[in-house]
Amino acid sequence: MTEQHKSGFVALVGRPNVGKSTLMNYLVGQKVAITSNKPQTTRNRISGIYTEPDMQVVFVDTPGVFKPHSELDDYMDKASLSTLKDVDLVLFMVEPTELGRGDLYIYEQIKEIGLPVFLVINKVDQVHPDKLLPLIDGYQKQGKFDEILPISAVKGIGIADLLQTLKRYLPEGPQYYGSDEITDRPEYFVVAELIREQILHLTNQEVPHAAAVSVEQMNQRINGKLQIHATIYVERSGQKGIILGKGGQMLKQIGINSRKEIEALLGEKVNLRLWVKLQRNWRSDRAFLKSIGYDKKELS
Ligand SMILES: Nc1nc2c(ncn2[C@@H]2O[C@H](COP(=O)(O)OP(=O)(O)OP(=O)(O)O)[C@@H](O)[C@H]2O)c(=O)[nH]1
Ligand SMILES: [Mg+2]
Repeated sequence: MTEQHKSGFVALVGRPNVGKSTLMNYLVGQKVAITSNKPQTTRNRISGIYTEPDMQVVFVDTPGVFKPHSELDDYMDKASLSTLKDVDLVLFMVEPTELGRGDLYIYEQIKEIGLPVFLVINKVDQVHPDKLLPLIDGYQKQGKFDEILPISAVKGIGIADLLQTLKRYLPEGPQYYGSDEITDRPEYFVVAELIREQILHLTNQEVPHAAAVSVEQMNQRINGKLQIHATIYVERSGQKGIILGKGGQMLKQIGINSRKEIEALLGEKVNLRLWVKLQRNWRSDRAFLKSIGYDKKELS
């Protein structure tokens, strides 16, 4: 007899910067979600699909949950917590320190749903192995977890164990996506994110958080090169100056770096043209947020 096929939806939830997107990319084996060392990198829910012959797991990466200060923040928190209603299991991700207020707030929301919860302790490459057991003892006092799994999403530690454990918990079910599909998001979404990732890497302070990217055109080929037009929106003229840089150097660098990533994703040559536009206080402008894909009404 052949083994049953298992499948399910698994949410990656936790505070900003704990490594949710890094883990999802590691699992899928490709960059589907952008990552950075700055908190609040991910803004939308995005799935990464892991397929093996007898299991398919749809990992749902979510924005880190934090105290909202703008309409955009509010959208991000809703995008995370509403995901809990649509999944079979939750990976609650934390850093290897005792659970703080932010973690406990998220845990309270997860607990209410009544799904299996794995506490995933990420970045264990940063702690001495002797510190791990006392840490796990502490977590067991702070919450009720079906499994506690130490991992490192960067080094790949504990991932095989995580997948094996998931297989035990997931229900019998069909393969929802084709074996070669890696995300539920269209290519233009990932392209816009790859541009935003470079802004996160190359600029500082409030600039990365005040920037949004929209891909306007991505369907024409000239001399065999895919023509991509995208606009970077910022909130203030000072931020526009920073994104442009002296003599346009910064924008040029953002373009060079993101083009490489986009070409790797699409597997073809690309001509990328970028514009920078001022959209005052867009993070609190509902109509604008909706127009660039941060629409609360679309969240189930
Ligand atoms: N040392 C170490 N760093 C890690 C590990 N996993 C992720 N990081 C780093 O942690 C930072 C945040 O990673 P992300 O994957 O962007 O975190 P996130 O939880 O998706 O963050 P938000 O999208 O802001 O909620 C990046 O600089 C990663 O390289 C790990 O296992 N070990
Ligand atoms: Mg993320």
